[in-house]
Amino acid sequence: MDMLIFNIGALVSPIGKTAKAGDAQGEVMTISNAYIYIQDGVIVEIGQGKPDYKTQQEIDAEGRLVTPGLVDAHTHLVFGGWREHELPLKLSGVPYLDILAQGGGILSTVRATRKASQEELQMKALAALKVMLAHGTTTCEAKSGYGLDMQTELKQLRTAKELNKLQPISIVSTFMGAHAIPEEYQDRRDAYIQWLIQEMLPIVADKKLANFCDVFCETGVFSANESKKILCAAKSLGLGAKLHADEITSIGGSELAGEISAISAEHLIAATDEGIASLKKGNVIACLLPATSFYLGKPYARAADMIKAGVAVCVATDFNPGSCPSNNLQLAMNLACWNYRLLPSQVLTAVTLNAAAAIGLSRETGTLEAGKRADVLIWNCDSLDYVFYRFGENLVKTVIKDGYIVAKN
Ligand code: IZC
Ligand code: ZN
Repeated sequence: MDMLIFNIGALVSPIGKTAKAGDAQGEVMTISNAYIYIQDGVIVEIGQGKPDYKTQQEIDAEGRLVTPGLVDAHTHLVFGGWREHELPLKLSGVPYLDILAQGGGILSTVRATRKASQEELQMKALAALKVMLAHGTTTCEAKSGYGLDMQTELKQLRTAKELNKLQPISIVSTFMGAHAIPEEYQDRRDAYIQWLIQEMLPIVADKKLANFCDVFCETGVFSANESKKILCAAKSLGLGAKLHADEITSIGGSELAGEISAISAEHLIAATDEGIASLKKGNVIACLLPATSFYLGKPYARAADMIKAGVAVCVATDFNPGSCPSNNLQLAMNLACWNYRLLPSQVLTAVTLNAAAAIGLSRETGTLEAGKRADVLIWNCDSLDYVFYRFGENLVKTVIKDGYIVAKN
């Protein structure tokens, strides 16, 4: 099966197989009047004009913008229920961590996820994936962490694995049993951490149900020391380390991420200069989640300072039922541009190549280059600036995944 996309007004893509930091974050390739030739789901050639190959499928891009498919490197995709009942609490100013401390928040989603069948979870996540795909997401990460017991964590991870086969978006799983201390362990946190390390993690690794392990390192959740114990155990089992760090308070999360060379540290709203220096030292990707800042009414992470310090910045949605009930990566891109004051080219790298690197896939996807998967977006406009100039509307026209058209708007 081969395909030719021609008459591309502007083909814009970062280039390479590893995350881009510093000035390189904003350096993207732009080709006018371009074509992409695809064979068996892989990009074979990119050039200018129109080659006279006989191809099975030809797509006239009619002068439009074409970019790589978007990669959403941070989602809590599989969960039961929603949390709209928290809306009045949030509006009256009750902080996110107080709702959690009172047994709501994450723990409320844990109760709903434990009750849901695998089929129910699958149907619900499938609906979300359909929306994500239509908005241009062709690869995403999915965290567990709404089970906090063996049965439900496995149910979430198996659901993600099944969803990977059922629909076009490639899904990479992250085990997040350290998302909160479950109610039944409230007075025995050490016992829960022991159980995670000795019982749960080896099974996740053995059954190959996740590529990464993530910990919510936050005041009242897991301390930096506890996070280190869990992530070191995960690393020794072959899982990559990720960390929810400095989302609300700075308790050493980004410092730890650097120390253990985590693949990424997420949120980083409250990151200090020392934390940023540590990320740089450990070659950690900063995975920033601007839609969460918006939804929690929190400051925006110091993206420009991170780029200046030479840290590779990724932008993702954080799709979850509590702090970001949106899976629209275009919205996160827009918020990143206007609130981090990043240029469109820097944000494009953040949601493609750097995002792919944050989930270990930058050799396969995240750029438009020969040898990479044909994950391609045709936009309903002719320049990258336009994508960031407009907001609140889906600007993707056609989504191509592994060389097939999978969504049309
Ligand atoms: O369900 O509240 N921050 N985890 C850490 C979340 C937000 C998801 C949630
Ligand atoms: Zn998260």
